Amino acid sequence: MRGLYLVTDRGLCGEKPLDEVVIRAVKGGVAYVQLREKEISTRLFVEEAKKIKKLLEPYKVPLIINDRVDVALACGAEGVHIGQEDMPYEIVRKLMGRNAIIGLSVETWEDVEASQELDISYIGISPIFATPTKTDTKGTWGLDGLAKIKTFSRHPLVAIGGLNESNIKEVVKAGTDCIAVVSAICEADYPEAVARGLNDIIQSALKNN
Ligand code: TZP
Ligand code: MG
Repeated sequence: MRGLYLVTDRGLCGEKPLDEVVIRAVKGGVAYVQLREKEISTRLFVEEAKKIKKLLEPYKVPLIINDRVDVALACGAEGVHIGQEDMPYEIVRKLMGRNAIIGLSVETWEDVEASQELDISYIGISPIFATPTKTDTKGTWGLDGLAKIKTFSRHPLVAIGGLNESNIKEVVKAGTDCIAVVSAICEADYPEAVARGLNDIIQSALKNN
């Protein structure tokens, strides 16, 4: 895992269709897409996931489904992202198979320690900074927390929460492998240009790490 990671929020896309935001973001350099749906029906979630899976295929960008293993299996997604209250890792692995991408959010130091026992693909450092996009979090890691996790964890790190072009250089320097954003891309008038700008910063900061 390395680069720019888009987590979707259809509400924040406003007038722009979600699939269009996703494709523009991918054209701008997004390397992973996580479909995150908290409000829509299972039927619609599966339809949307199948559509986006097909759109991403020519770009070889993996699709990761938030929380829902059933939706991931239904659309043939490459992965699932789980939180601490979602289905346990071992069951997700069994259902998704050995090659699936499985990401796990860590919100406390205990979560980080426990994650080292699991063969997950990455840990989501949640959140780096406070963000209105998700408020039911346990606190913030900040750059220091991220740097501490970097020295300790055997897993690739995906930083998320309050990230945008003004701060991602520092976040990469603190040791993350991936930068995940929601509002920075979903709310943008020109998602492709914003993704390109973010990705340029990430790639040059990764090179200097
Ligand atoms: N998990 C931790 S913070 C967050 C999620 C899904 C939301 C991040 O949104 P934004 O708009 O990039 O701050
Ligand atoms: Mg979850």
